[in-house]
Amino acid sequence: MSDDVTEILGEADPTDRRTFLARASALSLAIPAAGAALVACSPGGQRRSDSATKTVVSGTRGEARQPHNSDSRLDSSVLKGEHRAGSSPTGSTQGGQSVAFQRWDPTLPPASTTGRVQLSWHAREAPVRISDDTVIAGWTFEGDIPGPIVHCRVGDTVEFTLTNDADIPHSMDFHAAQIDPKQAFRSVPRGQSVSFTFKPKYAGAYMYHCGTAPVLMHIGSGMFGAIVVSPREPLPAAKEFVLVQNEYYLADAAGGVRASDYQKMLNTLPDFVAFNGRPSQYIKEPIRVKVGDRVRFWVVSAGPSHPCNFHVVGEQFDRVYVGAPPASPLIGVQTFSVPPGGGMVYELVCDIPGEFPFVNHGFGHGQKGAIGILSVEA
Ligand SMILES: [Cu+2]
Repeated sequence: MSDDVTEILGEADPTDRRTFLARASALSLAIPAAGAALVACSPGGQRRSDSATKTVVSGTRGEARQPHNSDSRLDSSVLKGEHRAGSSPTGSTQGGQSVAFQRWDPTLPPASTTGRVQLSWHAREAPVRISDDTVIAGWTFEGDIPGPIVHCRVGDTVEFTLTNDADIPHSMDFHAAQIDPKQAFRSVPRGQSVSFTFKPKYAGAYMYHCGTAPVLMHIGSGMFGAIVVSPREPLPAAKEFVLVQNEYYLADAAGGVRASDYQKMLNTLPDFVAFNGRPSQYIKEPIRVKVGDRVRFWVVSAGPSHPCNFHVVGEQFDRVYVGAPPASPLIGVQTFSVPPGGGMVYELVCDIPGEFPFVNHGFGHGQKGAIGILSVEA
C-alpha cells in the first residue's frame, strides 16, 4: 500500500487487524476491545478556547441568533457550547446525564461581506446529546456535531487555523479548497496548530472533515461539517437551510455516554442516521417556512460510508444543482443522491401549505433518523 493510502486508512494492510488494533490502542481509539477507551482518554480539564469565547456567534445551536459580526475573528457561525464550557467532556464517564439536548439550527448563516473569513477552531472531545436517551462521546470541531457552518462566496479568502486540544492527532480537510493536502491537511498533536488559506473556486455545498488516519474513525466520531460557498451572482431569493447527514456507530453506554465503535463502522450498519447530528430532530421541531417561499437545501453527506438519497414527500425539486450553482440545474427531480463526501443544492417552491417530510429515501436510513418535516404555513 502506498504511503498516501496508509495515511488515510491508517493500516499498513487492511487485513492486518493486529497492526491496526495496536495502533488504535496507542491512540486511545474507541474500539470494542478497548471498551470505553475513548471516554477515558482525556483526563485533564478542557477549557474553552479564547477564540471561541471572543467570537460573536450567528447560528448558535438552540440559542438566540446574534447579529453577524464581520469584525469577529470568526466570520461564520460557531458553536458557543455554553452548557459544556469548562467541563472535561470525556474525562469522566459520569457526565452523560448533565448534557442537555440542543436542536441544531439548520438556518444558513449570512455569508461574509468582507471577502475574508477568518476561522480559528479547536479540535476537542465533547459529549453530545443526540436524542433524549443517547449521549455520545464525540470527537468534534468546536464542541458540537456537526462542526460550525461556514458560509462564504466564490473567491473569498478563507484563513483557517486548527488547534488540537485533544490527546490524539487531528487535522482539517476542506473539500472547498484546492491546496497541497500534505501540508494543509496534515495532522497536529495536542497543543499544536495548523494554518492554511484558500479561495473557494466553485460554488456549492462542501464537506469538511478531519483527515487523520483512520479517517473512518475520525469522521464516524463526529469530526465533519459543511462549508457553503455561494456564487458571486445572487441565486433566487430563498429560505436557505443546511442539512448534513451522518451515521453513528455506537458502543454500549458507559456512565451514560456511548463511545464510537470502529468495528461497527467497518461493517457499515449504523445505529442512527441523522440530519445535523440528531436523529429525527426536525420531526420534533420542524423546519418552518411560508407558502410562496422558495426553499434551498444545501445538503452534505458526511458519511462516513452512506449516501443521502434526498427526497421531499409531496413535493418535487424545482432545481437540483449537482455541480456549482447557478450552472446547469436539473429541472424537476423527485430524488437525488448525495454521495458520502459530497454536497448538492436542492430547491423547491412551496405552493401549498402542509407538512412535507424530507427523507433519505433509502428507508433503512430514513427509519434510523435521516428524516424531518418541512412545515409550510399559510
Ligand atoms: Cu480527528
